[in-house]
Amino acid sequence: MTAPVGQPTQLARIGLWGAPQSGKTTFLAALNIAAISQPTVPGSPSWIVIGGDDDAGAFLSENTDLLQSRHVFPSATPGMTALSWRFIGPARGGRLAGRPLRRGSRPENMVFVVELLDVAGRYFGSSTPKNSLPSSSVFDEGAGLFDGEPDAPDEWELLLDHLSMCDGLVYLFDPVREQRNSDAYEFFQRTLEQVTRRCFEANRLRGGKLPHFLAVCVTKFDEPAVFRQAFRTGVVLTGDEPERIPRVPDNLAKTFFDRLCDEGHEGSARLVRGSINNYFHPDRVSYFVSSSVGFHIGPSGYFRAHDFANVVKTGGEARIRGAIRPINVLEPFLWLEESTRSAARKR
Ligand SMILES: Nc1nc2c(ncn2[C@@H]2O[C@H](COP(=O)(O)OP(=O)(O)OP(=O)(O)O)[C@@H](O)[C@H]2O)c(=O)[nH]1
Ligand SMILES: [Mg+2]
Repeated sequence: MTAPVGQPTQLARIGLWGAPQSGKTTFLAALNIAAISQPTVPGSPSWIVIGGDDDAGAFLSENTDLLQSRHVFPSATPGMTALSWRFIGPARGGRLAGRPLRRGSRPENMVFVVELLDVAGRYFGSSTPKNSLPSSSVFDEGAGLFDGEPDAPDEWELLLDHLSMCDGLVYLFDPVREQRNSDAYEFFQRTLEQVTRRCFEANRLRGGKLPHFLAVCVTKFDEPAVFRQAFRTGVVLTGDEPERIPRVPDNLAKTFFDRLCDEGHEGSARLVRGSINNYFHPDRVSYFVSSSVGFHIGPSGYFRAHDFANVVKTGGEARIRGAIRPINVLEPFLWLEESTRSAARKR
């Protein structure tokens, strides 16, 4: 991947991790819309996301269309797709930051390239397939999928090599699936052990822990059950924008994750938390509460507590009700990029 001459480019290798149907592909599909819907606050940088190659560009445009115009979710990922994107924004902290431009001078770009693999969640699982329990959730997506071993061991090796070499990881924790299946740990620990082994063998561990930055994203915040639990936990604030969209601010996201872990069945989420604490440096972990589709905003033009579900199930298929308004989808990537860049500066 090369950038046009003269463009300061940072390569951020970012891994995406999450159980089957935790929303990985949708998260990536919503990136474009997340980028173009950033609030236009004067002085705050805005980003555009473009494909680093034809395949990644096609992924973005096809999936944006799927979500926004056809109101359906992407299909379950069958195998593994390598994607590369350029995030382009204004230069930060550079020579020209905060200073008016001289006449005729061009503002500088900040470009960072994200390379990741979108893989079927079953790749992260254990060798013993776990049967889904009967659903108690309104949204029963993914039940009945075979969550077993990937067919091609080479792909599993490729995924582990990729995750080991990444600078940052986006880990999607799906509270809906966890409530139903209690298997987050199963899809976390096996991969974690293998990645740690590779990092140890490559002498990449730092102080006995993984070198990666980790963005833990609690997904599907728009789901009524998830939203209500966040509300009961007291971590939901109303946004300043005219739509008054609720959010969990980043400094309270860990409190919500902790609550989900403490209240989870069978202790699986609690074990995930224990592993995060054990394997990653605490100052390299950040928490986000995210939704790829966001809340439904009806004709009133603002969030209404009795009618906010943006996903409906018709004939067994989950459909999106209206416009999507991603929440905390772009932010984990920006945090990872900024964190890896500042860590590289300190080295
Ligand atoms: N409510 C809600 N549901 C979501 C959201 N994102 C995904 N989903 C649901 O989760 C399902 C799975 O999403 P995917 O993005 O395919 O999940 P994945 O992790 O890529 O799944 P695999 O590729 O099978 O591992 C979708 O079909 C939706 O039903 C979200 O932001 N909100
Ligand atoms: Mg997928």
